[in-house]
Amino acid sequence: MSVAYLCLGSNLEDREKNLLWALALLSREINLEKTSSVYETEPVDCEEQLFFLNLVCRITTTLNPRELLYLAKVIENKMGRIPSRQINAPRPIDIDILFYDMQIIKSNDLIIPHPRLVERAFVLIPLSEIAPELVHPEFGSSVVELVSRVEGCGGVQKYN
Ligand code: PH2
Ligand code: MG
Ligand code: MG
Repeated sequence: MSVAYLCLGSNLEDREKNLLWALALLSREINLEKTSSVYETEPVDCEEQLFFLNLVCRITTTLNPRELLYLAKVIENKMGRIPSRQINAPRPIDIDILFYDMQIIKSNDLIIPHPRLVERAFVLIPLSEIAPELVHPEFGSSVVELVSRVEGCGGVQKYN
């Protein structure tokens, strides 16, 4: 079994329902071990959009990283995410792989750890709730240390 961390985000339609739906679909295929609270977060790198709801979760799985990515894409499609040419277009659901064990993967379509997680308060703050001591395999810093260095924490508030 491998341990992976995922970040889920929604900023279209019923955001909370979308997160719960995605968790339900994921849990048919992987073991959902722990889920953070839901956070309402200011959009980052996207113009004039609604605030997101985000959460992170820890899973265990026998799927390899590429199979896990495929599962994420299948669920995004099933939930009505429409491929868009606009970067970071509004979406009912986005499922990103943050970490997969301590693996470092750099291929065209899959980069693990997620390359932007260290600058994203909307990822690090929920992650610090469920995995404060987790160490980033490339930076050698714990999640708590990464949170202390990140900007924009004010744009991340607990939703429930
Ligand atoms: N996802 C992005 C870009 N910007 N901002 C917030 N607050 N939450 C997200 O999930 C998010 C984002 C790209 O996937
Ligand atoms: Mg994303
Ligand atoms: Mg994505």
